[in-house]
Amino acid sequence: MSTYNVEGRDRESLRELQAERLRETVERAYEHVPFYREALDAAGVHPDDIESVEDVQALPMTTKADFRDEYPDGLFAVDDDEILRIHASSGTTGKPKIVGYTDHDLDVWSEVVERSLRAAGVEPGDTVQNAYGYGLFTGGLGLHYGIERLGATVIPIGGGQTQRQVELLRDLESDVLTCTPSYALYVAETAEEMGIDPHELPLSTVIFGAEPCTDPMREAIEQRLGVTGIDIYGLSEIIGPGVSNECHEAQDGLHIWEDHFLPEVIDPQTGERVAEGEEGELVLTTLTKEAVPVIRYRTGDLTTLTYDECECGRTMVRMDNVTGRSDDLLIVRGVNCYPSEIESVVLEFDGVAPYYRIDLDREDQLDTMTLSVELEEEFDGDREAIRSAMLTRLENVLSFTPDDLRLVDPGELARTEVGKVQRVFDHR
Ligand code: DLL
Repeated sequence: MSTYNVEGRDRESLRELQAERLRETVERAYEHVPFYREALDAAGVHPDDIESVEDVQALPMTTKADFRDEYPDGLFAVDDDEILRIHASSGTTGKPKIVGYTDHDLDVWSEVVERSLRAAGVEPGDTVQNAYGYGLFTGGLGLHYGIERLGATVIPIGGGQTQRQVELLRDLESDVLTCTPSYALYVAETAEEMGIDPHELPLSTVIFGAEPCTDPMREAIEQRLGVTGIDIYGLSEIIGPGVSNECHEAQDGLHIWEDHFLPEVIDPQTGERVAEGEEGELVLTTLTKEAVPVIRYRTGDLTTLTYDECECGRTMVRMDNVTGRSDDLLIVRGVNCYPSEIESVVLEFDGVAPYYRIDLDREDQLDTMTLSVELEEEFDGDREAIRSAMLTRLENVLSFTPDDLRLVDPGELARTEVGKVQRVFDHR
Protein backbone atom coordinates (compact mmCIF):
# COMPACT_ATOMS: atom_id res chain seq x y z
CA MET A 1 0.00 0.00 0.00
CA SER A 2 2.98 2.30 0.51
CA THR A 3 3.02 3.68 -3.04
CA TYR A 4 -0.68 4.42 -2.78
CA ASN A 5 -0.85 6.10 0.56
CA VAL A 6 -4.05 7.91 -0.15
CA GLU A 7 -5.96 4.62 -0.21
CA GLY A 8 -4.73 3.66 3.23
CA ARG A 9 -4.91 7.13 4.71
CA ASP A 10 -6.26 7.45 8.25
CA ARG A 11 -9.92 8.35 8.25
CA GLU A 12 -9.53 11.51 10.29
CA SER A 13 -7.28 13.16 7.75
CA LEU A 14 -9.40 11.81 4.92
CA ARG A 15 -12.43 13.52 6.44
CA GLU A 16 -10.53 16.81 6.68
CA LEU A 17 -9.58 16.54 3.03
CA GLN A 18 -13.19 15.74 2.13
CA ALA A 19 -14.51 18.71 4.09
CA GLU A 20 -12.13 21.07 2.31
CA ARG A 21 -13.04 19.65 -1.09
CA LEU A 22 -16.74 19.65 -0.29
CA ARG A 23 -16.59 23.34 0.50
CA GLU A 24 -14.77 24.03 -2.78
CA THR A 25 -17.30 21.98 -4.72
CA VAL A 26 -20.28 23.75 -3.20
CA GLU A 27 -18.61 27.08 -3.84
CA ARG A 28 -18.00 26.20 -7.47
CA ALA A 29 -21.58 25.02 -7.92
CA TYR A 30 -22.96 28.11 -6.16
CA GLU A 31 -20.86 30.54 -8.18
CA HIS A 32 -21.22 28.96 -11.61
CA VAL A 33 -24.42 26.91 -11.84
CA PRO A 34 -27.69 28.86 -11.51
CA PHE A 35 -29.55 25.63 -10.75
CA TYR A 36 -27.41 25.07 -7.66
CA ARG A 37 -27.45 28.70 -6.57
CA GLU A 38 -31.23 28.58 -6.54
CA ALA A 39 -31.38 25.21 -4.78
CA LEU A 40 -28.81 26.23 -2.14
CA ASP A 41 -30.49 29.57 -1.53
CA ALA A 42 -33.83 27.79 -1.16
CA ALA A 43 -32.26 25.41 1.36
CA GLY A 44 -30.74 28.39 3.17
CA VAL A 45 -27.16 27.09 2.86
CA HIS A 46 -24.16 29.11 1.82
CA PRO A 47 -20.82 27.54 0.80
CA ASP A 48 -19.19 29.23 3.81
CA ASP A 49 -21.43 27.17 6.11
CA ILE A 50 -19.60 23.97 5.19
CA GLU A 51 -17.17 23.14 7.97
CA SER A 52 -17.19 19.37 8.07
CA VAL A 53 -18.28 16.47 5.89
CA GLU A 54 -21.36 16.08 8.06
CA ASP A 55 -22.59 19.42 6.75
CA VAL A 56 -23.31 17.66 3.46
CA GLN A 57 -26.61 16.64 5.04
CA ALA A 58 -27.86 20.22 4.90
CA LEU A 59 -27.41 20.34 1.14
CA PRO A 60 -30.21 19.79 -1.38
CA MET A 61 -30.18 16.61 -3.45
CA THR A 62 -29.77 16.36 -7.21
CA THR A 63 -31.91 13.90 -9.18
CA LYS A 64 -31.93 12.30 -12.60
CA ALA A 65 -34.82 14.60 -13.49
CA ASP A 66 -32.61 17.62 -12.73
CA PHE A 67 -30.06 16.38 -15.27
CA ARG A 68 -32.83 15.95 -17.83
CA ASP A 69 -34.40 19.34 -17.07
CA GLU A 70 -31.05 21.07 -17.38
CA TYR A 71 -30.33 19.29 -20.70
CA PRO A 72 -27.92 19.68 -22.36
CA ASP A 73 -25.45 21.69 -20.31
CA GLY A 74 -27.36 23.62 -17.65
CA LEU A 75 -25.34 21.91 -14.91
CA PHE A 76 -21.97 22.81 -16.41
CA ALA A 77 -19.82 25.05 -14.21
CA VAL A 78 -17.20 26.02 -16.78
CA ASP A 79 -17.11 27.78 -20.16
CA ASP A 80 -17.38 25.67 -23.29
CA ASP A 81 -13.76 26.22 -24.17
CA GLU A 82 -12.67 24.45 -21.01
CA ILE A 83 -14.59 21.30 -21.92
CA LEU A 84 -12.35 18.72 -23.56
CA ARG A 85 -14.80 15.84 -23.75
CA ILE A 86 -18.51 15.10 -23.65
CA HIS A 87 -20.15 11.80 -22.65
CA ALA A 88 -23.75 10.82 -22.05
CA SER A 89 -25.61 8.32 -19.95
CA SER A 90 -26.91 5.22 -21.61
CA GLY A 91 -30.48 5.86 -20.47
CA THR A 92 -33.03 4.37 -22.82
CA THR A 93 -35.93 6.67 -22.04
CA GLY A 94 -36.13 10.44 -22.34
CA LYS A 95 -33.23 12.73 -23.01
CA PRO A 96 -29.72 11.48 -22.30
CA LYS A 97 -27.87 13.00 -19.37
CA ILE A 98 -24.99 14.94 -20.85
CA VAL A 99 -21.74 15.35 -18.94
CA GLY A 100 -18.55 17.26 -19.72
CA TYR A 101 -14.95 17.00 -18.56
CA THR A 102 -12.16 19.54 -18.20
CA ASP A 103 -8.54 18.56 -18.59
CA HIS A 104 -8.35 18.14 -14.82
CA ASP A 105 -11.51 16.00 -14.74
CA LEU A 106 -10.05 13.67 -17.35
CA ASP A 107 -6.90 13.42 -15.26
CA VAL A 108 -8.86 12.54 -12.12
CA TRP A 109 -10.90 10.01 -14.07
CA SER A 110 -7.89 8.15 -15.40
CA GLU A 111 -6.38 8.27 -11.91
CA VAL A 112 -9.41 6.62 -10.28
CA VAL A 113 -9.63 4.04 -13.05
CA GLU A 114 -5.93 3.27 -12.66
CA ARG A 115 -6.52 2.85 -8.94
CA SER A 116 -9.46 0.57 -9.65
CA LEU A 117 -7.37 -1.58 -11.98
CA ARG A 118 -4.60 -1.90 -9.40
CA ALA A 119 -7.17 -2.90 -6.81
CA ALA A 120 -8.35 -5.53 -9.29
CA GLY A 121 -4.80 -6.89 -9.38
CA VAL A 122 -3.85 -5.56 -12.82
CA GLU A 123 -0.15 -4.76 -13.16
CA PRO A 124 1.94 -2.67 -15.53
CA GLY A 125 2.83 -4.81 -18.51
CA ASP A 126 -0.43 -6.78 -18.44
CA THR A 127 -2.61 -6.85 -21.52
CA VAL A 128 -6.17 -5.65 -21.06
CA GLN A 129 -8.83 -6.29 -23.67
CA ASN A 130 -11.36 -3.52 -23.26
CA ALA A 131 -14.74 -4.71 -24.48
CA TYR A 132 -16.80 -1.85 -23.05
CA GLY A 133 -18.42 0.23 -25.76
CA TYR A 134 -16.46 3.24 -27.00
CA GLY A 135 -18.40 6.40 -27.79
CA LEU A 136 -20.74 8.47 -25.69
CA PHE A 137 -20.96 5.63 -23.14
CA THR A 138 -18.29 6.19 -20.49
CA GLY A 139 -17.22 2.54 -20.27
CA GLY A 140 -14.87 2.32 -23.26
CA LEU A 141 -12.86 5.53 -23.00
CA GLY A 142 -13.07 5.58 -19.21
CA LEU A 143 -11.34 2.21 -18.88
CA HIS A 144 -9.04 2.96 -21.81
CA TYR A 145 -7.19 5.90 -20.30
CA GLY A 146 -6.90 4.23 -16.90
CA ILE A 147 -5.35 1.14 -18.48
CA GLU A 148 -2.79 3.25 -20.34
CA ARG A 149 -2.04 5.30 -17.26
CA LEU A 150 -1.31 2.14 -15.30
CA GLY A 151 1.22 1.14 -17.92
CA ALA A 152 -0.71 -1.86 -19.18
CA THR A 153 -1.39 -2.58 -22.86
CA VAL A 154 -4.92 -1.78 -23.95
CA ILE A 155 -6.69 -3.59 -26.77
CA PRO A 156 -9.48 -1.13 -27.61
CA ILE A 157 -11.85 -3.58 -29.25
CA GLY A 158 -15.07 -2.24 -27.71
CA GLY A 159 -18.29 -4.26 -27.61
CA GLY A 160 -19.43 -6.80 -30.20
CA GLN A 161 -17.47 -8.82 -32.80
CA THR A 162 -17.48 -11.63 -30.32
CA GLN A 163 -15.66 -14.26 -32.40
CA ARG A 164 -12.90 -11.75 -33.14
CA GLN A 165 -12.92 -10.95 -29.44
CA VAL A 166 -12.25 -14.59 -28.57
CA GLU A 167 -9.51 -14.91 -31.22
CA LEU A 168 -7.77 -11.84 -29.83
CA LEU A 169 -8.05 -13.10 -26.27
CA ARG A 170 -6.24 -16.18 -27.45
CA ASP A 171 -3.75 -14.70 -29.93
CA LEU A 172 -2.75 -11.58 -27.98
CA GLU A 173 -2.78 -13.49 -24.72
CA SER A 174 -4.87 -10.94 -22.88
CA ASP A 175 -4.60 -11.21 -19.11
CA VAL A 176 -7.66 -9.13 -18.36
CA LEU A 177 -11.04 -8.63 -20.02
CA THR A 178 -13.14 -5.60 -19.17
CA CYS A 179 -16.83 -5.85 -20.10
CA THR A 180 -20.36 -6.16 -18.72
CA PRO A 181 -21.10 -9.34 -16.76
CA SER A 182 -23.65 -10.52 -19.31
CA TYR A 183 -21.13 -10.06 -22.11
CA ALA A 184 -18.46 -12.00 -20.20
CA LEU A 185 -20.83 -14.97 -20.24
CA TYR A 186 -21.48 -14.51 -23.92
CA VAL A 187 -17.74 -14.48 -24.62
CA ALA A 188 -17.43 -17.82 -22.77
CA GLU A 189 -20.33 -19.24 -24.72
CA THR A 190 -18.92 -18.05 -28.05
CA ALA A 191 -15.50 -19.52 -27.28
CA GLU A 192 -17.12 -22.89 -26.58
CA GLU A 193 -19.06 -22.69 -29.83
CA MET A 194 -15.81 -22.00 -31.65
CA GLY A 195 -14.33 -25.14 -30.12
CA ILE A 196 -12.04 -23.13 -27.83
CA ASP A 197 -12.01 -24.13 -24.17
CA PRO A 198 -12.22 -20.80 -22.30
CA HIS A 199 -10.10 -22.31 -19.52
CA GLU A 200 -7.21 -22.65 -21.94
CA LEU A 201 -7.20 -18.91 -22.63
CA PRO A 202 -4.49 -17.03 -20.68
CA LEU A 203 -7.16 -14.76 -19.22
CA SER A 204 -6.95 -14.43 -15.43
CA THR A 205 -9.32 -11.59 -14.55
CA VAL A 206 -12.61 -10.15 -15.76
CA ILE A 207 -13.44 -6.66 -14.56
CA PHE A 208 -17.17 -6.43 -14.95
CA GLY A 209 -19.56 -3.55 -14.35
CA ALA A 210 -22.22 -1.25 -15.81
CA GLU A 211 -24.87 -3.85 -14.98
CA PRO A 212 -25.94 -5.61 -11.80
CA CYS A 213 -24.32 -8.96 -11.15
CA THR A 214 -25.62 -11.28 -8.42
CA ASP A 215 -23.29 -13.73 -6.66
CA PRO A 216 -24.48 -16.76 -8.66
CA MET A 217 -23.95 -14.77 -11.87
CA ARG A 218 -20.42 -13.91 -10.77
CA GLU A 219 -19.75 -17.57 -9.98
CA ALA A 220 -20.96 -18.52 -13.44
CA ILE A 221 -18.51 -16.02 -15.00
CA GLU A 222 -15.63 -17.19 -12.83
CA GLN A 223 -16.29 -20.86 -13.50
CA ARG A 224 -16.99 -20.69 -17.19
CA LEU A 225 -14.00 -18.52 -17.99
CA GLY A 226 -11.72 -19.79 -15.23
CA VAL A 227 -11.02 -16.26 -13.97
CA THR A 228 -11.30 -14.01 -10.94
CA GLY A 229 -14.27 -11.68 -11.37
CA ILE A 230 -13.86 -8.13 -10.07
CA ASP A 231 -16.70 -5.63 -9.86
CA ILE A 232 -16.23 -2.04 -11.04
CA TYR A 233 -18.93 0.55 -10.43
CA GLY A 234 -19.61 4.03 -11.66
CA LEU A 235 -22.05 6.30 -13.44
CA SER A 236 -21.77 9.02 -16.04
CA GLU A 237 -23.30 11.73 -13.88
CA ILE A 238 -20.52 11.31 -11.31
CA ILE A 239 -17.60 10.56 -13.66
CA GLY A 240 -18.10 7.14 -15.31
CA PRO A 241 -16.50 3.81 -14.30
CA GLY A 242 -14.06 4.07 -11.40
CA VAL A 243 -16.19 5.53 -8.63
CA SER A 244 -15.55 2.32 -6.71
CA ASN A 245 -13.93 -1.04 -7.27
CA GLU A 246 -13.49 -4.35 -5.54
CA CYS A 247 -10.01 -5.30 -4.36
CA HIS A 248 -8.72 -8.68 -5.46
CA GLU A 249 -7.28 -9.33 -2.00
CA ALA A 250 -10.66 -9.51 -0.25
CA GLN A 251 -13.28 -9.43 -3.04
CA ASP A 252 -15.61 -8.21 -0.35
CA GLY A 253 -17.23 -4.96 -1.37
CA LEU A 254 -16.15 -2.10 -3.63
CA HIS A 255 -13.84 0.59 -2.22
CA ILE A 256 -15.23 4.01 -3.01
CA TRP A 257 -12.44 6.44 -3.91
CA GLU A 258 -13.50 8.82 -1.19
CA ASP A 259 -10.96 11.53 -1.84
CA HIS A 260 -12.97 12.23 -5.02
CA PHE A 261 -16.50 11.05 -4.20
CA LEU A 262 -18.41 11.46 -0.95
CA PRO A 263 -20.95 8.66 -0.37
CA GLU A 264 -24.08 8.54 1.75
CA VAL A 265 -26.85 5.94 1.91
CA ILE A 266 -30.41 7.12 2.41
CA ASP A 267 -33.84 5.61 2.81
CA PRO A 268 -35.27 6.14 -0.69
CA GLN A 269 -38.70 6.91 0.75
CA THR A 270 -37.85 9.40 3.48
CA GLY A 271 -34.53 10.71 2.18
CA GLU A 272 -33.05 10.25 5.67
CA ARG A 273 -29.67 8.66 6.15
CA VAL A 274 -29.72 5.01 7.19
CA ALA A 275 -27.38 3.50 9.80
CA GLU A 276 -24.06 2.03 8.68
CA GLY A 277 -24.59 -1.46 7.25
CA GLU A 278 -28.24 -0.86 6.40
CA GLU A 279 -29.38 -1.00 2.81
CA GLY A 280 -30.58 2.10 1.05
CA GLU A 281 -30.04 4.33 -1.96
CA LEU A 282 -26.52 5.47 -2.71
CA VAL A 283 -26.12 9.26 -2.85
CA LEU A 284 -22.85 10.67 -4.17
CA THR A 285 -21.26 14.10 -4.09
CA THR A 286 -18.28 14.83 -6.34
CA LEU A 287 -15.34 16.40 -4.49
CA THR A 288 -12.97 17.33 -7.30
CA LYS A 289 -15.06 17.63 -10.46
CA GLU A 290 -14.71 20.93 -12.28
CA ALA A 291 -16.96 20.77 -15.34
CA VAL A 292 -20.02 19.22 -13.67
CA PRO A 293 -19.81 19.35 -9.89
CA VAL A 294 -22.65 17.25 -8.51
CA ILE A 295 -24.14 17.66 -5.06
CA ARG A 296 -25.87 14.73 -3.35
CA TYR A 297 -26.80 12.84 -6.48
CA ARG A 298 -29.51 10.24 -5.98
CA THR A 299 -28.09 7.33 -7.96
CA GLY A 300 -31.11 5.06 -7.55
CA ASP A 301 -28.65 2.24 -6.82
CA LEU A 302 -29.26 0.17 -3.70
CA THR A 303 -26.33 -0.73 -1.49
CA THR A 304 -24.85 -0.66 2.01
CA LEU A 305 -21.65 0.97 3.29
CA THR A 306 -19.02 -0.61 5.57
CA TYR A 307 -16.33 1.49 7.17
CA ASP A 308 -14.48 -1.49 8.74
CA GLU A 309 -10.90 -1.72 7.61
CA CYS A 310 -10.48 -4.15 4.76
CA GLU A 311 -7.93 -6.95 4.85
CA CYS A 312 -6.22 -5.34 1.85
CA GLY A 313 -5.21 -2.38 4.05
CA ARG A 314 -7.28 0.20 2.21
CA THR A 315 -9.20 2.40 4.62
CA MET A 316 -11.65 3.70 2.06
CA VAL A 317 -15.24 2.73 2.69
CA ARG A 318 -16.67 -0.30 0.91
CA MET A 319 -20.06 -0.48 -0.75
CA ASP A 320 -21.86 -3.73 -1.31
CA ASN A 321 -22.17 -4.76 -4.94
CA VAL A 322 -25.23 -3.19 -6.51
CA THR A 323 -27.76 -5.82 -7.49
CA GLY A 324 -30.76 -3.56 -7.73
CA ARG A 325 -31.97 -0.07 -8.32
CA SER A 326 -34.84 1.51 -6.46
CA ASP A 327 -36.69 1.92 -9.77
CA ASP A 328 -36.20 -1.76 -10.74
CA LEU A 329 -38.69 -2.81 -8.13
CA LEU A 330 -41.33 -5.03 -9.69
CA ILE A 331 -44.77 -4.71 -8.20
CA VAL A 332 -46.87 -7.59 -9.34
CA ARG A 333 -50.32 -7.89 -7.82
CA GLY A 334 -49.18 -6.06 -4.73
CA VAL A 335 -46.09 -8.18 -4.15
CA ASN A 336 -42.76 -6.39 -4.39
CA CYS A 337 -39.60 -8.01 -5.63
CA TYR A 338 -36.38 -7.16 -7.43
CA PRO A 339 -35.24 -8.96 -10.58
CA SER A 340 -31.97 -9.77 -8.82
CA GLU A 341 -33.89 -11.74 -6.18
CA ILE A 342 -35.50 -13.81 -8.90
CA GLU A 343 -32.10 -14.26 -10.55
CA SER A 344 -30.52 -15.51 -7.33
CA VAL A 345 -33.22 -18.13 -6.83
CA VAL A 346 -33.25 -19.34 -10.42
CA LEU A 347 -29.48 -19.70 -10.67
CA GLU A 348 -29.36 -21.93 -7.59
CA PHE A 349 -30.56 -24.77 -9.77
CA ASP A 350 -28.17 -27.11 -11.55
CA GLY A 351 -28.73 -27.36 -15.26
CA VAL A 352 -29.99 -23.76 -15.51
CA ALA A 353 -28.04 -21.34 -17.70
CA PRO A 354 -27.49 -17.73 -16.56
CA TYR A 355 -30.02 -16.42 -19.07
CA TYR A 356 -33.55 -15.44 -18.15
CA ARG A 357 -36.15 -12.79 -18.92
CA ILE A 358 -39.15 -11.41 -17.12
CA ASP A 359 -42.23 -10.27 -19.06
CA LEU A 360 -44.92 -8.27 -17.32
CA ASP A 361 -48.36 -7.95 -18.86
CA ARG A 362 -51.82 -6.91 -17.80
CA GLU A 363 -54.78 -9.19 -18.45
CA ASP A 364 -58.27 -8.24 -17.30
CA GLN A 365 -56.74 -5.50 -15.13
CA LEU A 366 -54.53 -8.04 -13.41
CA ASP A 367 -50.75 -8.00 -13.60
CA THR A 368 -49.17 -11.17 -14.88
CA MET A 369 -45.56 -12.26 -14.93
CA THR A 370 -43.93 -14.69 -17.29
CA LEU A 371 -40.49 -15.88 -16.29
CA SER A 372 -38.45 -17.58 -19.01
CA VAL A 373 -35.33 -19.42 -17.94
CA GLU A 374 -32.86 -21.09 -20.23
CA LEU A 375 -31.54 -24.59 -19.65
CA GLU A 376 -27.93 -25.63 -20.11
CA GLU A 377 -26.88 -27.64 -23.15
CA GLU A 378 -25.99 -30.53 -20.84
CA PHE A 379 -29.35 -30.54 -19.09
CA ASP A 380 -30.79 -34.04 -19.25
CA GLY A 381 -33.00 -33.99 -16.13
CA ASP A 382 -36.73 -33.92 -15.74
CA ARG A 383 -38.07 -30.53 -16.88
CA GLU A 384 -41.32 -30.83 -14.96
CA ALA A 385 -39.45 -31.66 -11.74
CA ILE A 386 -37.11 -28.68 -11.98
CA ARG A 387 -40.00 -26.44 -12.94
CA SER A 388 -42.05 -27.33 -9.91
CA ALA A 389 -39.01 -27.17 -7.60
CA MET A 390 -38.25 -23.68 -8.92
CA LEU A 391 -41.83 -22.53 -8.39
CA THR A 392 -41.79 -23.78 -4.81
CA ARG A 393 -38.50 -22.11 -4.10
CA LEU A 394 -39.69 -18.78 -5.59
CA GLU A 395 -42.81 -19.00 -3.45
CA ASN A 396 -40.77 -19.73 -0.31
CA VAL A 397 -38.16 -17.05 -0.85
CA LEU A 398 -40.15 -14.30 -2.52
CA SER A 399 -43.68 -15.18 -1.43
CA PHE A 400 -44.99 -15.24 -4.92
CA THR A 401 -44.74 -17.26 -8.09
CA PRO A 402 -44.81 -16.18 -11.70
CA ASP A 403 -48.01 -16.94 -13.59
CA ASP A 404 -46.04 -18.75 -16.20
CA LEU A 405 -42.59 -20.29 -15.79
CA ARG A 406 -41.11 -21.35 -19.09
CA LEU A 407 -37.99 -23.45 -19.29
CA VAL A 408 -36.57 -22.78 -22.71
CA ASP A 409 -33.93 -24.50 -24.82
CA PRO A 410 -30.29 -23.44 -24.81
CA GLY A 411 -29.67 -20.38 -26.96
CA GLU A 412 -33.34 -19.41 -27.18
CA LEU A 413 -33.12 -16.13 -25.27
CA ALA A 414 -31.49 -13.19 -27.08
CA ARG A 415 -27.90 -12.32 -26.14
CA THR A 416 -26.67 -8.74 -25.76
CA GLU A 417 -23.46 -8.08 -27.66
CA VAL A 418 -23.37 -4.32 -27.37
CA GLY A 419 -24.57 -2.13 -24.53
CA LYS A 420 -26.41 -3.17 -21.41
CA VAL A 421 -28.50 -6.28 -21.09
CA GLN A 422 -32.26 -5.90 -20.66
CA ARG A 423 -33.99 -8.67 -18.74
CA VAL A 424 -37.27 -7.07 -17.72
CA PHE A 425 -39.89 -6.26 -20.35
CA ASP A 426 -42.85 -4.39 -18.98
CA HIS A 427 -45.69 -4.45 -21.51
CA ARG A 428 -48.27 -3.02 -19.12
O1 DLL B 1 -22.42 2.17 -16.64
C1 DLL B 1 -20.39 3.39 -16.12
C2 DLL B 1 -19.63 2.11 -16.10
C3 DLL B 1 -19.01 1.66 -17.24
C4 DLL B 1 -19.48 1.40 -14.92
C5 DLL B 1 -18.25 0.51 -17.20
C6 DLL B 1 -18.73 0.26 -14.87
C7 DLL B 1 -18.12 -0.20 -16.02
P1 DLL B 1 -23.99 4.72 -16.92
O2 DLL B 1 -24.24 4.23 -18.30
O3 DLL B 1 -24.22 6.13 -16.62
O4 DLL B 1 -22.49 4.46 -16.53
O5 DLL B 1 -24.86 3.82 -15.96
C8 DLL B 1 -24.74 3.93 -14.57
O6 DLL B 1 -25.23 1.57 -14.27
O7 DLL B 1 -26.22 3.93 -11.80
C9 DLL B 1 -25.90 1.53 -12.03
O8 DLL B 1 -27.30 1.43 -12.00
C10 DLL B 1 -25.36 0.70 -13.17
N1 DLL B 1 -24.03 0.17 -12.81
C11 DLL B 1 -22.82 0.65 -13.12
N2 DLL B 1 -21.86 -0.14 -12.61
C12 DLL B 1 -22.48 -1.14 -11.94
C13 DLL B 1 -22.04 -2.27 -11.19
C14 DLL B 1 -21.86 3.23 -16.46
N3 DLL B 1 -20.77 -2.57 -11.03
C15 DLL B 1 -25.62 2.91 -13.89
N4 DLL B 1 -23.01 -3.06 -10.64
C16 DLL B 1 -25.45 2.93 -12.39
C17 DLL B 1 -24.32 -2.79 -10.80
C18 DLL B 1 -23.87 -0.94 -12.07
N5 DLL B 1 -24.78 -1.76 -11.51
